[in-house]
Amino acid sequence: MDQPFVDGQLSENTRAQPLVIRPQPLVIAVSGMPGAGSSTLASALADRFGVVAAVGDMDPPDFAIRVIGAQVRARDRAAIDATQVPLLVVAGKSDTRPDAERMARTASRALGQAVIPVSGLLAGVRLDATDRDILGQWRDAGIAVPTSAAAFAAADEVRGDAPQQQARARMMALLGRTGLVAALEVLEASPDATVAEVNAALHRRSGVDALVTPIKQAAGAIAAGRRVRRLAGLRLLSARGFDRPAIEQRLITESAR
Ligand SMILES: Nc1nc2c(ncn2[C@@H]2O[C@H](COP(=O)(O)OP(=O)(O)OP(=O)(O)O)[C@@H](O)[C@H]2O)c(=O)[nH]1
Ligand SMILES: [Mg+2]
Repeated sequence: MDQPFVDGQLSENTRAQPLVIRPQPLVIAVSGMPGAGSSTLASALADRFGVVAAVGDMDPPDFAIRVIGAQVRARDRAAIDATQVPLLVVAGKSDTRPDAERMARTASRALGQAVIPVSGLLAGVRLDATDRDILGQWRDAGIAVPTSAAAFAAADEVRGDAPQQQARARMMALLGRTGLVAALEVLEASPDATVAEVNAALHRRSGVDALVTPIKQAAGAIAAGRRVRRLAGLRLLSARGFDRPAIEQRLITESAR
């Protein structure tokens, strides 16, 4: 059986059989209503877990993630119902919703399946050393983070200071307000925190790690889906006459696995 993986580790293939298909990275299709945060979550998943994750047309996926907003919409339900592979529902942009947990529970009851609050933005954060220095300066200066990104960049204390305004706008875009406040809290509690530690704290806060266990639990269904698609592909090749004896031998071997 194929061993899908979600942590970037290829499991070693110890079988000596020549026809074994090697483990492939997990392929995850992410979808959601426009603006739900699908693209941001897909790139965070690819970055964090080494999976192939994308929005829109792609090879047949192993697994699907539906990103919902504050509520479940009819189009979300339709998309979930039409999905043929194991699927997990994510309540996106959780960093923007103080009651994200409660909303996810409400959506979970409405759908009759698990809904996991995740911030794709914080899951994919990759601050660099320069960002870390800027955050350190802001922590030292005790700056307050207003609710809006525009207000932060246009605050009186940075009036006429274009580089500072840009730094503020950039950090708000990278982290969002919740992420920025969280990053400053990390530096407040641990003044020597490295940029890797700040990134890790934001990743933990994103909730994305809660996706790993349910995806791993779907490994059996994922392997079965791969096998079905592989056999269908082989049958098609055989029907078209491509090296029929070899393909039929392979079908026999595969069917016995
Ligand atoms: N605060 C916050 N903003 C997010 C999050 N995910 C996405 N965004 C922002 O929301 C906007 C849309 O994000 P995308 O990831 O492009 O969303 P999408 O669903 O792919 O959007 P379309 O492809 O345009 O339909 C961007 O400005 C993102 O930075 C999140 O988890 N938290
Ligand atoms: Mg998109």
